[in-house]
Amino acid sequence: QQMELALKQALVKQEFQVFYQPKVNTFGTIIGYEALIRWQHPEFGLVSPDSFIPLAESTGLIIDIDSWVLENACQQINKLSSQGQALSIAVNVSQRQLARKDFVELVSNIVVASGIDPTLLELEITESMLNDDLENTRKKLDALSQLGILFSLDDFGTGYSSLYYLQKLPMNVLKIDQSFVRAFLTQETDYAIVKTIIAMAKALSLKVVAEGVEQQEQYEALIALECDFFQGYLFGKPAPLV
Ligand code: G
Ligand code: G
Ligand code: MN
Ligand code: NA
Repeated sequence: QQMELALKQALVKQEFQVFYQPKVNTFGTIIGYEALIRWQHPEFGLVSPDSFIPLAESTGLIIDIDSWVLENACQQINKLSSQGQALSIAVNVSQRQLARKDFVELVSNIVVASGIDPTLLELEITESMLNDDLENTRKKLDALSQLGILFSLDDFGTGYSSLYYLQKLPMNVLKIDQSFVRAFLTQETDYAIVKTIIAMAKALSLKVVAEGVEQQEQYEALIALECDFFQGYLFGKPAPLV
């Protein structure tokens, strides 16, 4: 209750911040960022999104929060572009936002108003959001794809990894969940899973991002498996973009 009230006021009180975590290519060059929200509350301290996103979803506050993050990300895309850096930014979409009838309008209004090149924006969807009404979701994603916006399937492998989603939805990128990357050099099963996801992504002409890369040996082994892009503490923690 107290948390809910605080969350309601957080936007007005400007307690949210967007951190950006770099994504790199096989040369270690930064090719883009993922936007990750942070809530700095005067009493509770730094509240993890894992604890307030579910509350924001259940109360509906997530709609305003996600719009705010998207606006922030578009501003950053513009800022980077003005510095001569055409880097893409990935933004996490919430289930509740995706389920809205006006999802396409919500996103396209912000994107058009910002004046960004839409191909520099990537929206991250997780498998767990895709359980019902796939046909409706497909229409929404198709409409935004038409504008040039890219889509990635986040946390891949942790939900019902249905290949049906990949067949039906306009996906561009697969993000291998960090739970597979964490021990893939020592666990044979994890290695097989990572290798297979990368091979499948290639076969489907999808780009593939490995998440949670923390060690140089992991990076090198992933490059050998022909993974395209890499994200993790080895390259940078989520931090404010200056
Ligand atoms: O940074 P990490 O602790 O940063 O994020 C934890 C979880 O919160 C992840 O699953 C991430 O996808 C989610 N998350 C982070 N930022 C946002 C956001 O802006 N919107 C939504 N919907 N989820 C987010
Ligand atoms: O669910 P999603 O993939 O959107 O969330 C990304 C989460 O992973 C964020 O909480 C982010 O802070 C965290 N993260 C990013 N890189 C690493 C890493 O190298 N190791 C660990 N343990 N967590 C990471
Ligand atoms: Mn993500
Ligand atoms: Na993930």
